[in-house]
Amino acid sequence: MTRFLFDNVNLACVDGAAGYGLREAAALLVEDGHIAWLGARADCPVEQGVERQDFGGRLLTPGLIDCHTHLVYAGDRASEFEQRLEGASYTEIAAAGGGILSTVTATRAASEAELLAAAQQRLRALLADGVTTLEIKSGYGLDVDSELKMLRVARRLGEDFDVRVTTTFLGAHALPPEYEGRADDYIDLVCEQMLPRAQAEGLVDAVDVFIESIAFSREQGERVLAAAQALGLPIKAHAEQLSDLGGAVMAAGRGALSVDHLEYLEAGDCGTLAAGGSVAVLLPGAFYVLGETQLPPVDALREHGVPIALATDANPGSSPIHSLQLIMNMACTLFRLTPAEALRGVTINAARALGLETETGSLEVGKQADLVVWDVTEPAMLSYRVGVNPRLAVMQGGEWRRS
Ligand code: DI6
Ligand code: FE
Repeated sequence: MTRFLFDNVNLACVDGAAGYGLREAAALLVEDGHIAWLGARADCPVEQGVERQDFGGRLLTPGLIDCHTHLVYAGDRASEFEQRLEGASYTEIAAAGGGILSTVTATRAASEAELLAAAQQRLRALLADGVTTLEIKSGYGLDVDSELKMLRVARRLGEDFDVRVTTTFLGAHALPPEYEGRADDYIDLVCEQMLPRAQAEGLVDAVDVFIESIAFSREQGERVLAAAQALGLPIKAHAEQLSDLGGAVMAAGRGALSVDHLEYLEAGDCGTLAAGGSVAVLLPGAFYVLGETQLPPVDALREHGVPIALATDANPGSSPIHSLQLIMNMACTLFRLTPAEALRGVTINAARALGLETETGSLEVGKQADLVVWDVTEPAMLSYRVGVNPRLAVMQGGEWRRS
């Protein structure tokens, strides 16, 4: 299909500095995979004969973007969910060799085909929610071969499904057991072998680190990010999820695309995020699942104009959640974001968190036609309800989605 006109739609363009960028009784023309025109129906320049559909005033938004997932892994951690409900904490389980490391054991043992099959089911759930772009991290391999295996599976998902996948190397996610007591040696391995190999094989779009008491120090994280930047790769950080180690300030100071989690970020540090141009990626699913009470400094992020993105953090431990619509609701109910902020968080600001904001994430002429038609008329409906999926149709790069 080369041209298609969405006629009689309410557009949530998310194109300005704030708000929905709502245009009611509008039309939008797709040509050669891109948005070629949008505006009031009455001004539509399109001649008769172009393929078109009248959507009766339904809502049209950019395709949703899940900018932080750990979608590729083997096994599950339902038993740890049970242990936590019997009183053990996430940190205690991790310290006892469970947590991330139990998923590492399962992931190392799995074949590429097994990892692919397991991730497909999870990916289908995200696609059903209206996701057209998602980021997938490595970080459950923690040796050269297993990290490359995870990243290859992530790339393969992007080839097999109608979705844009970006890959993030997270070799510094946890210390593998064979490096117990030798964290700096493991960081050497990450910087000198894993990352260069993954990069040489074209498997890395960005590099992330987990800076936390149960993972790596700020200094170790900075070594990884410096190695990434030396290879010309964009950087990110998991920071201030369970304590304040200064990881977000360090990563933002190096110009990180995003800093993620941030519950323990000091309000006074938000200016550094703004200065670094980093997006704050909030992950209310992990906050919810772990029963956390420390809230991220949302007011200070707003005051400093830090763009806020939202993501599922889909992973087997802290966020076994595969619905970005649910995350929008959680961001509103738990973190007091407005529904407009929630929509921006899974569209334009999520695109920024991946460095894709010139290509996707808003309805603007020239951007890729990654679009979702919803069976609602008002954008607040997407954050307000839980358990009803109003996704009607998805277009990915100008093509109706097949899978
Ligand atoms: N923070 C998270 O929320 C995930 N990784 C991370 O650094 C959790 C990963 C897991 O528990 O398996
Ligand atoms: Fe994460």
